[in-house]
Amino acid sequence: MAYDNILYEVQDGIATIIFNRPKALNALNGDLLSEFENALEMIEGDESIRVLVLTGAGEKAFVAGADISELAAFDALQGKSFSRKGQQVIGKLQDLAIPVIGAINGFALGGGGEIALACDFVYAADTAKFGLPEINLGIIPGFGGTQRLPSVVGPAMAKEMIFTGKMISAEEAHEAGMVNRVCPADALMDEVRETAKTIAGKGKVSLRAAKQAVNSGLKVDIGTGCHIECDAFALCMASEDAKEGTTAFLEKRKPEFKGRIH
Ligand code: CO8
Repeated sequence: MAYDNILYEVQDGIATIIFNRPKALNALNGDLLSEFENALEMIEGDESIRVLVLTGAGEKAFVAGADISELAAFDALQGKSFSRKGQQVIGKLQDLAIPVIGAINGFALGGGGEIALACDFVYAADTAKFGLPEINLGIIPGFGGTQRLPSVVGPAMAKEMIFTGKMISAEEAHEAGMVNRVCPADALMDEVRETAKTIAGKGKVSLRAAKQAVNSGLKVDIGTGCHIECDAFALCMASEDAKEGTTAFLEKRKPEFKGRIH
């Protein structure tokens, strides 16, 4: 598939998707969503990719939400279908086996905020702004924001953000738990790449197991979660990577992970 609305590149096991409609502040139209979904499917099928980074083209926006010029013409059924499509694509992002880092370089509003919430974690430029401003358009978040935001910042903060539609700064988003690290805007990509590189050097089997254990554990009680962790731990112990990691420690050398189960 040729991409017109995103840029996609892979270097040293790190894939980067750049939302690329800077004139519309990278707003999500139907074509962009389809291209994003296609790129996620390619990444899922490519064993060489260890980490995914998401960011926006230009200096102003990560993604300023769904494309309002497209949305404005929807009837109820079209709205429902677009909402479902966005939820499915963002669900695919959240369920991706490899770690996903959001590099939030500017406005992350509406659907853009909802993508940020589905990343495993986010670094933000000090100039970034976060919000779910759909209420200002007479609608509500429709790409999972009413569900994911409360679980990240708590229901009261989420309701205030959704009811007022107000944006918060990167620093406020950091305090609220939406952002792991706030960086000077011109250092954002370097800091994200540094962390992506560190993660890409770990064993693929244990990275997958860790992500799956955390994500699955969040949906169940602690006892069930610990069973999930045991099974994921056992899978790691069956991997060549566990043999390599423990042997390398005892031999006082750096491990070379291959990402293979026996
Ligand atoms: N959609 C389409 N175009 C947009 C969007 C958008 N979301 N955001 C900005 N643009 C366009 C502007 O229209 C403008 O275009 P032009 O130059 O042709 O006039 C260009 O980008 C630059 O924007 P501004 O001139 O407005 O830039 P400012 O710096 O003055 O303001 C803001 C920046 C504050 C980000 C402002 O553009 C804004 O408020 N944008 C809209 C933000 C918003 O409301 N986002 C939520 C959208 S709704 C949504 O995401 C719902 C998701 C779930 C959908 C469910 C399915 C139905």
